[in-house]
Amino acid sequence: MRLFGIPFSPWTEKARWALDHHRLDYTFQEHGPVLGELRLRALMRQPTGRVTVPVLEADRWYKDSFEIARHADGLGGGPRLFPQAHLDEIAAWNTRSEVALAAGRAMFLLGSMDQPRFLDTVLPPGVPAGIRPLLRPLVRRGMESLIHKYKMREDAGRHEDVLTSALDALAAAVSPERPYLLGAFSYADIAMAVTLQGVSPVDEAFMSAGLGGREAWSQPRLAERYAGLLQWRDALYAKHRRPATA
Ligand SMILES: N[C@@H](CCC(=O)N[C@@H](CS)C(=O)NCC(=O)O)C(=O)O
Repeated sequence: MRLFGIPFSPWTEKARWALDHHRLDYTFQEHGPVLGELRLRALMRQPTGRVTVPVLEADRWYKDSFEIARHADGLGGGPRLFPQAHLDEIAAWNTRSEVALAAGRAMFLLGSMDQPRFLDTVLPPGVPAGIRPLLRPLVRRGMESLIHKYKMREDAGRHEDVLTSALDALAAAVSPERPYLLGAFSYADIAMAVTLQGVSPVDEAFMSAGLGGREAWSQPRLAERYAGLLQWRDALYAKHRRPATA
């Protein structure tokens, strides 16, 4: 199997965590903007319509993290991530996760557009420091195309409320005494754990922080408000996620 994804994207992480949980064998292909999308469209024979990653090439193309995780769960021999009795609840937590992730991504991109330091850090390492400021309009244009693709300006101003209401729902459902959303480790925990990536990134032994580094992806105000959830997320990773370097 071949997984196409972005190493620091929480959506890719959802798929990878499920595949790794079941110790399935797959190769990882890093997805890049523009050319990556053209290549994927050609491979998937999908000239039109929205293409996102992760995408898994297996007996067929699985085009969504949730679908990929369900496929992994059907193949793998590890403890089930989608127990039959909880399918509806898992789907509901995943919907919350998708909404929260989209809101977090919008906050991040809209907030980074006018941060020259961020714009200068996203270029590849070979670009000389003196040239970086000149390329800011190009970086902004790339970010603008994502803002447009995911319609982030339509809900501008609401993103933080959307993210915090998902995190409040999570905070009401887990605690040190009740570490799993559904009584035992499931995909619901994975889906919600990754929503904290844009509040304070997880230890980079598990996944890289992303363009701009940890600082760009941290929101100290929210990290303080959800300190308990960050502890929950870190404990979940320590217990259920293999380090990426393993
Ligand atoms: N519902 C999809 C959403 C995936 C998604 O939004 N992927 C983004 C991750 S940032 C993506 O592909 N971004 C790169 C692009 O749009 O070119 C899933 O769960 O797989």
